[in-house]
Amino acid sequence: MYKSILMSAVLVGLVSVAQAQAEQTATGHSAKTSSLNPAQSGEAVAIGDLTISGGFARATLPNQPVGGGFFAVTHSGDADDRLVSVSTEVSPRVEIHEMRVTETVMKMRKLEGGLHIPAGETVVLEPGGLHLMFMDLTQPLIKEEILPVTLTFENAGEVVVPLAIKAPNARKSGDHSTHDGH
Ligand SMILES: [Cu+2]
Repeated sequence: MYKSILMSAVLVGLVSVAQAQAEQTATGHSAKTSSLNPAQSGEAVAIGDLTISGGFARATLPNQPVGGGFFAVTHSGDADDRLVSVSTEVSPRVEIHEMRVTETVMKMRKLEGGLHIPAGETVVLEPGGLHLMFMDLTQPLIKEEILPVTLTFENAGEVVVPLAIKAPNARKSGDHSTHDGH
């Protein structure tokens, strides 16, 4: 009796390992990112009066639950706009965060109601400031790959921006440094 239970446990164990391997092979870690067009990295994308440039994300470790994304939005029109939502296949929920110093502690705060983009100005999302936060990542963000992110603006509409995945401590899209500049 004891032996047969043990044997089934071993078999179940083997099956789940085999299943996990099959799933890993089938989906691959990079199924939702791509390395096909590295030339696109950081390339500016325009929609209406908005230009989104310098887009990048920081690479994550396996099982790291969240990741950060950054870019600049330049608004050349004369009516304010608002980034109302962000989506990507590697995260079920993307939040727009800001960093605030409260009583000497840096804290992240979710921007409710989106990010205001004033007419004629450039809003910059960068490490230590405003940023996208990819919650509950379903796969690690791999350096050198491209993460497509869909931005939805109240007036300008929807645009897909390729974020170049850089080192975990990258400060900007052209940053290849591995020094910790945080
Ligand atoms: Cu955050």
